Amino acid sequence: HHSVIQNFASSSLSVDTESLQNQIDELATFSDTPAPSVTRILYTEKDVLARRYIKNLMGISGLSVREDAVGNIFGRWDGYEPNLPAVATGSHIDAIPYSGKYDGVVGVLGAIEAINSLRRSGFKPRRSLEIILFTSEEPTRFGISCLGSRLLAGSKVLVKALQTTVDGQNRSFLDAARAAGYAKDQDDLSSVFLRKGSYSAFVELHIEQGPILEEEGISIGIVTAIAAPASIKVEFEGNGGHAGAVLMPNRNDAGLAAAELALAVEKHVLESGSIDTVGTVGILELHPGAINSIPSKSHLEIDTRDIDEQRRNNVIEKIYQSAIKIEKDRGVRLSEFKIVNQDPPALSDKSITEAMEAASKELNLPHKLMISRAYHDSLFMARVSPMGMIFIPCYKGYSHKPEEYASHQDITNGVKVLAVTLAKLSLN
Ligand code: HGY
Ligand code: MN
Ligand code: MN
Ligand code: MN
Repeated sequence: HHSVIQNFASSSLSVDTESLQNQIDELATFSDTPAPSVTRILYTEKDVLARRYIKNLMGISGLSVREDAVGNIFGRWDGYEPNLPAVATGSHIDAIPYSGKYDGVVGVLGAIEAINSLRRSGFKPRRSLEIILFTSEEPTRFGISCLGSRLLAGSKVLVKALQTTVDGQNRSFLDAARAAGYAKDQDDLSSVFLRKGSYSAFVELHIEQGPILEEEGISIGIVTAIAAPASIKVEFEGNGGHAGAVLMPNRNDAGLAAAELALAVEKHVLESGSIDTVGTVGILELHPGAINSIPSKSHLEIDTRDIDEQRRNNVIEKIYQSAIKIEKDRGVRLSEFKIVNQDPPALSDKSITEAMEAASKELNLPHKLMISRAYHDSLFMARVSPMGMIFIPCYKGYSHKPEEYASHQDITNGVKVLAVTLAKLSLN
């Protein structure tokens, strides 16, 4: 019966925007900071509540739900050829401190509503459709971005690192995972690795987290590539001392060393020769952190990215050279310079971006090809499956802050394009 390929009419799709918005608002209440901000950190009590909320919605949508050892959650709608590689979609629900309620969430709740709208239209999937809630996309707690999708993509390095990874309160990853009900009686997390050929396609719906779509009045962004992210941890040490009594020639101020390196990051990024190179120092801590005590230790974390991997790596090299020079010139000790991740960019699969373009045309939605400067779980899913991303506009491009906002109309458009894309990919 697989010869009966339904000519799926996208016009029959209806999205329940009202309940989707209510779900977005309800999910946002599982937060460690007051509304309108959202803070939801991996394996915390609020994260566990939010996971339960999503699993419940998946059940109501008739999906069969399973979780892996680190808490990646899968909701599956079996197709009439269930042994074929499935079509997957998904995103994350963890939220960095004081952020918004749409980042990641639109791609999880929107995926569930896309499945609901396909069911309501009478669509029958040939390839099964599977929604993935990635256990943690943000690096907040353990300093590792896209932890769940890196493991799904088979990162042996990460499995090993997680044996000894601890958070800022010295809580081990495995301990925190077990407190949330995962990683039971197993230290070896390679059970998370996806079997080869699990998926014929992976698609992620996400807010743009940039201003282009809104500025150009375009409803749908079709992502062609995801920029290459890198993060570096640096520590300087000095003798510290009394802020009044130690004369300047006798100081080796670890705080000023960090400040100089932060400005060097900006200099090397601006000198890269391209507007596509970016960098910032999002974490800068001084020890002991008393006004009248010369910092004896500084800890900074650098995030630098580019769509060109080599150009980004050149910036990393220059940042390292600057750290060495600062160590010498200021007589401080560069006690740590650790590249936490230095990932390659990912390219979207042509057959998937074409399906998205066709879906946007059928739905009469203005669309454009573009790159993603933010990273996503799609960056790692691209290593084990053909990948594609759908962007919707967000207010002034705001993200990672409480003012983050996407309109009902834009969310509805994104869910419809996702639904039609999933239907097309499921039938081919
Ligand atoms: O930082 C990022 O690019 C991702 O959105 N967390
Ligand atoms: Mn984010
Ligand atoms: Mn995100
Ligand atoms: Mn992201």
